[in-house]
Amino acid sequence: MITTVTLNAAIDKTYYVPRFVPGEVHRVAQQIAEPGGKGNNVAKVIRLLGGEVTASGFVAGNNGAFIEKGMQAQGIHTAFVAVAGESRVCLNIMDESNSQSTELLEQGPKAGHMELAELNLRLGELTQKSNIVVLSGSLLPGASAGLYAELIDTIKSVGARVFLDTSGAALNAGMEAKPHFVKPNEHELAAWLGKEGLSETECIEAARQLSESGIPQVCVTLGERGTIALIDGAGFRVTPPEIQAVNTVGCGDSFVAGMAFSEERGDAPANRLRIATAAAAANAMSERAGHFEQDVYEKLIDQVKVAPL
Ligand code: TA6
Repeated sequence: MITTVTLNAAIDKTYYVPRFVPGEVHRVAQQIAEPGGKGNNVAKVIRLLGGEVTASGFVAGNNGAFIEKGMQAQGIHTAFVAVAGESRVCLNIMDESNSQSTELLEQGPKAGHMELAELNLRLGELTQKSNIVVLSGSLLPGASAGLYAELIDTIKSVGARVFLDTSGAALNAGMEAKPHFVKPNEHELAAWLGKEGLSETECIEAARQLSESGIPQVCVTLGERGTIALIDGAGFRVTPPEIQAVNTVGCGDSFVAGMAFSEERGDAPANRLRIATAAAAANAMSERAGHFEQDVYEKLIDQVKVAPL
């Protein structure tokens, strides 16, 4: 089984508007509400790929109940810890005239010491039944930047592999605890090095540095240019298929889902990258975040190019 952890779960709301102009009143042409937050999107896509998955983390209030029920309706086991307040709404405004998206992400509720201890306990139990635990997304407001590092230590001590997908101080501190997999994009990698931006050669060098520091899988995502990956010391360059993107929210989560699902069933690294990239591309072709159509995904797998670095 795979367990996902979303500390700051969300309702992902997408508003489609014919043309988005800041400062103007808009009539929403179409709206979609989905259980979301990065880890929950990962769980949804693992399920679509056919994997067995339990979603954990924190949920709060009526929004939390919507998230939990929505996950269960998609065939996902849930083991969330309840906190006071309301789970956040993450709003994505899609401009249909140019397919540009504008995201507004609420802060979300806080968790106290008792609730953090309960999550630790829950994760200890889930980890015993899991080969992989995926930690994704931002921390709750007020949480220590070292929280992911603490969770990684706990999960590793029980014996599961940890995937980490976050950003900023939480990513920097989390990488110190040597998770099994990280997926920084080029901007997150530059921030880790204290730089403004990185060339592709510098991205490769930074990925090697992380890999040599004890993180077995480093995937640097470059958006529509693909991915540079170092898996157990071997380097890969992944080129995605050319597609017509509808909504790119959740593509990174779909990539993580593909890597976790494919590794758990024992695929070789190049195949993992192929499945992850096809899942991400198929997500971009769906109106819903953290979702794809099966036939679209299957057609894309053979169009992904994976070459040695
Ligand atoms: O990756 C997209 C997304 O999962 C959205 O669905 C939205 O929930 C958001 O990320 C949350 O990101 P954060 O890093 O704040 O947890």
